[in-house]
Amino acid sequence: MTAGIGKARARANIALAKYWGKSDTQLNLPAVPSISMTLDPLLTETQVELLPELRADVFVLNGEASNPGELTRATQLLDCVRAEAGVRLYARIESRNHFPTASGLASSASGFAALAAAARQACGLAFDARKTSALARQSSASAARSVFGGYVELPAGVAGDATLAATPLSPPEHWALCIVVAVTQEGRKAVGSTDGMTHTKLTSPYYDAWLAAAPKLADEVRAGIAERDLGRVGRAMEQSTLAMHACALAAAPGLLYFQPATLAAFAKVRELRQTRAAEVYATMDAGPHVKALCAASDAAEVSRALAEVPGVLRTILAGPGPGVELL
Ligand code: 2P0
Repeated sequence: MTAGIGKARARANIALAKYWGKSDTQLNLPAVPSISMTLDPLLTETQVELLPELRADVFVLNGEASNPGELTRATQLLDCVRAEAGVRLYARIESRNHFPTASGLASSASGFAALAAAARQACGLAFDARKTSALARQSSASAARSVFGGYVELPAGVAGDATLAATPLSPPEHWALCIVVAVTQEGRKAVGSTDGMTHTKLTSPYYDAWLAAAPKLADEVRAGIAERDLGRVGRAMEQSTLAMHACALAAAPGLLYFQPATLAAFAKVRELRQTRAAEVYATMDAGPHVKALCAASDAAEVSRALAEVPGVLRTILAGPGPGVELL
């Protein structure tokens, strides 16, 4: 470790029990608990270097200057770390996503988890997974989960609790599951998660029903992981994603993240299950891709079947991966 430099690697995650909605917008606290699997090989590597000659932070993302919104979010995170460490220098941030080309997968979870760890190291703070997770969570709640490997829970936040962090449930080697991502569209989604959640909370008549249902579904997913019971996890996972989307669909105007290929891939997952070709379940985030969950031993068969669905551009296979690593 060199003074003034921090370097870290973190991976994306997929929520098996979904987070949607905030209990405190200022502190970025989720209104419901969520449970995820941290994914190999979808990773981000980030370096933070404190430089006396800088008059502002600089953020280079995938070799290009980041847009102003991304820079603002990175600077807000750095400001928290600088305040804790008593550091006054600005930083040059270089971040690279090692995701399969144009996968269309969100990178904010791995990105902010890696940035939080690298920024703390650059400012001379000792590694502390809980503090790193709480810091990442302020930038993006799903990023709190990527600080830990394997199966991870982010509890719901009580308004005003600035210290909320994720907690690890089981390490990657606990259970050899696989996520098969059916990529259905290139490019960015129309409505980002943060705006989508706010809009849903303000206008969806189903929001309170979602808040009531989500903790019970998280309980089921947590128990299913502990027992390595794929059916228990999978049934609750499908209900969680469909309840989240139902809530967002009922907003005014409704948020529709699905494309025709999304529903076709979802139907294929249910067909594979009903015909007993594979025990597989599906989940969708704030975008059109379908993520199928199955045993690692079924992943090749599930990938082949999903790749044949019209509108599915390609598939990506990911298993449970480790948490944030300092480099
Ligand atoms: C999740 N998503 O649990 C849910 C399911 C998308 C759908 O967490 O506002 O980027 O930055 O806290 O974490 C994506 O939202 O939102 C997300 P902010 P984030 O994975």
